Amino acid sequence: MMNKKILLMVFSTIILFLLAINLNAEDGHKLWLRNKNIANVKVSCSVTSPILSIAKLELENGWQGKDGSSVLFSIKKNKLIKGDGYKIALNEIQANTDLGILYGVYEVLRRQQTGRIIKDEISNPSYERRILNHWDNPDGTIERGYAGLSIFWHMDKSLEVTENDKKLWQEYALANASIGINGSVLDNVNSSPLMLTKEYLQRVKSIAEVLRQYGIRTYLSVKFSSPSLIGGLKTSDPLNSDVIKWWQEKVKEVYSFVPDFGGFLIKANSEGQPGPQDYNRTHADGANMLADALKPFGGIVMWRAFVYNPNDKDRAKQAYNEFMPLDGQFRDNVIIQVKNGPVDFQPREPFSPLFGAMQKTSVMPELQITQEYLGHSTHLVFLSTMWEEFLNSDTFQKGKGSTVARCTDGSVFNQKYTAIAGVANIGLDTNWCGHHFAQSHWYAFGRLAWNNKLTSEKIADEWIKLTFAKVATEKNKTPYSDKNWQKNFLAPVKKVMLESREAAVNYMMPLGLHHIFAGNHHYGPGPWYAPKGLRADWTPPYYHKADTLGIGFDRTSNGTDAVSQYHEPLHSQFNNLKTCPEIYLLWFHHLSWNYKMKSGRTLWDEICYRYDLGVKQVREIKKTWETLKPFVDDERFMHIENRLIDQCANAQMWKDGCLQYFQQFSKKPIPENIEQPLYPLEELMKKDFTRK
Ligand code: GCW
Repeated sequence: MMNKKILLMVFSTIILFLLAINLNAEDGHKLWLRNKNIANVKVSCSVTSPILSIAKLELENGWQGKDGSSVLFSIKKNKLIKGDGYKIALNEIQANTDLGILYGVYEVLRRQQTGRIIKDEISNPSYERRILNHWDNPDGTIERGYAGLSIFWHMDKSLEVTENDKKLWQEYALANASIGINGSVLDNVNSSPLMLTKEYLQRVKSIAEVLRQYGIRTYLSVKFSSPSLIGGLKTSDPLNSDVIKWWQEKVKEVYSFVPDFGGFLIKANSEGQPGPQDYNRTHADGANMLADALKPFGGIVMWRAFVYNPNDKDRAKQAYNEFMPLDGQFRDNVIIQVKNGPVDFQPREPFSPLFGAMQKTSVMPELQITQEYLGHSTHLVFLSTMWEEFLNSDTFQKGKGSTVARCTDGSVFNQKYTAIAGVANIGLDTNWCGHHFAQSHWYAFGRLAWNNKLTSEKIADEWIKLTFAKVATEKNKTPYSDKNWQKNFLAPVKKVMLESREAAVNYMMPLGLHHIFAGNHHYGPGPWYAPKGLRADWTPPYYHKADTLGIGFDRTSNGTDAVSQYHEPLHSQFNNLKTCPEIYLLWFHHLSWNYKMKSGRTLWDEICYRYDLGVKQVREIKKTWETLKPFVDDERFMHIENRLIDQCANAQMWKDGCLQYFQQFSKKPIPENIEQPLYPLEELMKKDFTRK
C-alpha cells in the first residue's frame, strides 16, 4: 500500500516536473510573433482575396483591443497613401492595396501588443522594395550563415518539395510580412548557374507560390557567365547577339515559372566572379543587357558595387572609382546595390561615398544582417544602431541634411526605383537566427526598411516586448505595462542592446581600425594574419599599417586621397586631423603612437583603454543578463547565457591579441590602470577561430 503511494507520488512529481519544463520550454521559433488574441473582433470587408483572408485571420488571431470591436478593411484610392502604405484608425484599416491592409493589420497588432495607442495615422514605406538577400547555395550551405543550413535548398540537392519545406517557407513569409519585407533573393551572390536550369526553376516556382501569399516577390542571384556555362555558347559577352538572345529566352522562361518574378541580383567582376569586364565591357554594358531582357516583364537588375581590384592602392576607393564614371549610363530598371561602407561590413565604417554621389542612377543600400564581422551568432551585438548611424550620415551632396536615408529613399533624388537589401541571417536552426538576440536584426532590418527614420531605441523597445513579454491573458491584458517588468527587464535589456555594438567596436577594432581578423572566417582577432600568397588587400597588416612610427591607414590627401571622394565639408573634415571624428581616426589617418587624443591620452594609451573598455562592457552585459533570470524562460535564458560566456572570453582574446601584437611596434607598456593581458600572444596567433 505504502509503496503504491510512494510510487504514485514519484509519478505525479515527474509529470508535474515535465509539465513545468514544457511550460518553460521556449525554443524561440515563434520569433516576435507570440501574442494570441484575448478578445473578439469582427472584420468586415467588401472584397475578398487571398491576402485579405490572411489579414483577417491575423487580426482575429492576435486581437487585443476591446472585446467585440468591429474593424473595417477599406480599399480605396487615397492619394496620401503610397504604394503598400496604410492608414490606421480605431475601427478601420485603409489602404490602396490588399498588401497595404495586411501591413496595417500588423501595425495595429504591434501597437496593441506593445502598449501604443491607435489613432488616425498614415504610414508609407520609405523604400518600395525591402529585400532579403539569402547567400544560400544549392547544396544547402549558407555563405556567412551561422544558423544552420538553408531553408530553401537541401544538402543532398534533392529538389523535391516536402510538406515540411512548405510549412517553413510559410512561417518565414509570414514573419517577413509582419515587418513589411516584400522581396527575397533565394540564392547566393556567389551564384551557381544551376539556379537557372529547369529543375531549379521548378523549385523556385514552388517557393514563389508560398511567398506570394504574403506579398513577397521572388528574385534570383545569377551568374554572369551562365550563357557559356549552361547555355552551350562560346562566350558570355554582353554585346554578343547570341548571348543577348540567350538571356531574353531565359528571362522569358523564368517568368513562365514565376509570373511576378522580381529580377536579378548580380555580383560581377568581384572576388573571382565573372562579369562584363572579362570581355572588355563595362558594368553598364552588362547590367543594361540584362535590364533590357527583364524590362518587358517589369523586372529589375540589382547590380552590386562591391568590387575591388587587387592592384589598387586603396580598396576603399574602388567602388567609387569604377562606378562614378558610369553614372547616367544605366537603364532605368537597374539599381546599383551598394554596401553601407566602402570596404566590407566592418563593425564601423564611414558610409560609402557612392551614396548621394551617383545622382543619375537608382542606388540602394545593402546591409548585412548576418554577423559576419560582428561575432557571428555567438556575440550579442544589436546591429540596428549601426544601421541607424549609417542611414543618418549626412552626405552633404545636396546641402546639409542629404542623409544616406534621404539620398536613397527618393526624398532627394527622383529615383525610378527605391530599394534596400539585407543579407539574411536565417537558417534551419529552430530559433531561425542562431542567437535569440540575432532575431532582433531581422526585425530591425524590416522595420527600418519600412521607416528609415525609426530609432533603434524604439525598435528595441518593440522587439523586446514582442519577444519576451509573457503572452497576454485576459486577467493580465498588458504584460509589458507591468512596472516591475519594465524597470527590471525591459529597461536593462534595452540598455544592453543599445550599447552592444559600441562594445563590439571597442573590443574588436576601435578608433577606425578595420579588417583585422584572423583568416577567412572573420571571427577572431588576427592583426598579424598575412600568410604567404594571400593577396595583400585581404590581410590585416594592409589595413592597420602598424609600424614603429604609428598606426592607421593614411587616406588623406597626403595618402591615398580617399577623402576626396566625399563631398565638402566632409572631405576637409576627414582630411584634417583636428576635425576628423575620433571614431574614424585610424580609418583616415596614420598617426604616431604618441599622438595626443582629445582625452589627453596618447594614441597608444587610448587604444589600450578602448580595448579594455570593450571587454568591461561585455562583462557588464553578461552581469546584467544574469539579473534577468526571473523574467525569462529557462531555455532562452541559458542559451543566451552560454553565448555571453563565450563572448566575454572572445572579447578578452581580441583585446589581448591586438594589444600584444601592436605593442611589438609601439614598444610601450600597457598602462597600469587597465587589466593586463591574460592570453599569451603566441597562443592566440596559433588559435584556429573557425567555428566547429
Ligand atoms: O564580406 C564578403 C564576404 C564574402 C561575400 C562578399 C560579398 C558573398 O566575406 O563571403 O561573398 O563579401 O559580399 O560578395
